[in-house]
Amino acid sequence: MLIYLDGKLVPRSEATVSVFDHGFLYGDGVFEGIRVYEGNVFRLPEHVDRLYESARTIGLHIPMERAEMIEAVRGTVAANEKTDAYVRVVVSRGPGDLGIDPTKCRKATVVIIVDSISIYPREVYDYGLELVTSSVRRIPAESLDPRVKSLNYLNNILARLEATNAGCVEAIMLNHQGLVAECTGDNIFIVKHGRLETPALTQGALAGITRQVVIEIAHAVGVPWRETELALHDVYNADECFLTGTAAEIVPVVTVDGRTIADGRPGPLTRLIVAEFRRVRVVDRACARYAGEELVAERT
Ligand code: PXG
Repeated sequence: MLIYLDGKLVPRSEATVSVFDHGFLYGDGVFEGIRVYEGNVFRLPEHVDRLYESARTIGLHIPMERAEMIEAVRGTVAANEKTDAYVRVVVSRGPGDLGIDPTKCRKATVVIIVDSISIYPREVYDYGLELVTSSVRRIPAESLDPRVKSLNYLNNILARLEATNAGCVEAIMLNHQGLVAECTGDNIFIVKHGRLETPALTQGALAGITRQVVIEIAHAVGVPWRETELALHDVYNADECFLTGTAAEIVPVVTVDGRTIADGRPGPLTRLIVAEFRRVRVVDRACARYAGEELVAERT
């Protein structure tokens, strides 16, 4: 395995970062998780844009241009000879001293890891996931904008621990008003009367790339959708429910806090979205190839 570390490809055993790195000391940094499908890095420009936006918001300078980052990701994928993979891009504040002052960190650390990921057991894709609601609220935007994909996941990890204690692998997180924001590592959608609904980003959700793909699919297949406020009541009484995420892709949800969603089986619209998602992956790839790897993907 070859890891990209500050401009060089190094073997895994040599891919080490300083204990003074503020990513390690304070969770000070940003990251992305990206999929490679059949050799194509899926929605790479979108992921790189989100990485740079997150970095700007936390005042972190990434010491390379976006185009260089795109090339670095592609180069690391190619060097590892992987056609289907999960890519983790991490940019931390870099080595500094023991105080939190980020201005003492002279240069950000940039790491790209190409590996595989499988976060949920196979059965959940066929039979659906059981969710609980966590008592841990999503950090409000006044404190840390949830659109920032930061290295500090403690808020989500605390919620995930509750899920684990309840025998679940994922949990719903509410915002400060008690409305549904998202899950610990996935966005959430419901279907009600044939319409897709998902919490607006202002409700405290990460602007998920997979969420955006699902919205594009809804457009394309003519399914009405809206971003809105969702209470737990809406989720409990949904006709269908599913989660979206880069690692998870699209996962049907069949129970929430012990309430069975509709008949307790993945619904028809969820299955349609899953099928279209698989197709879109190929369309993106075909268009990326057509555009000479410039990734000008046609969104059908
Ligand atoms: N919300 C949160 C809080 C996330 O961390 C998503 C939504 C989905 O966004 P994308 O862009 O991936 O569709 C994420 C991303 C994990 C894991 O191991 C999950 C994420 C990132 C890293 C690790 O579960 N989720």
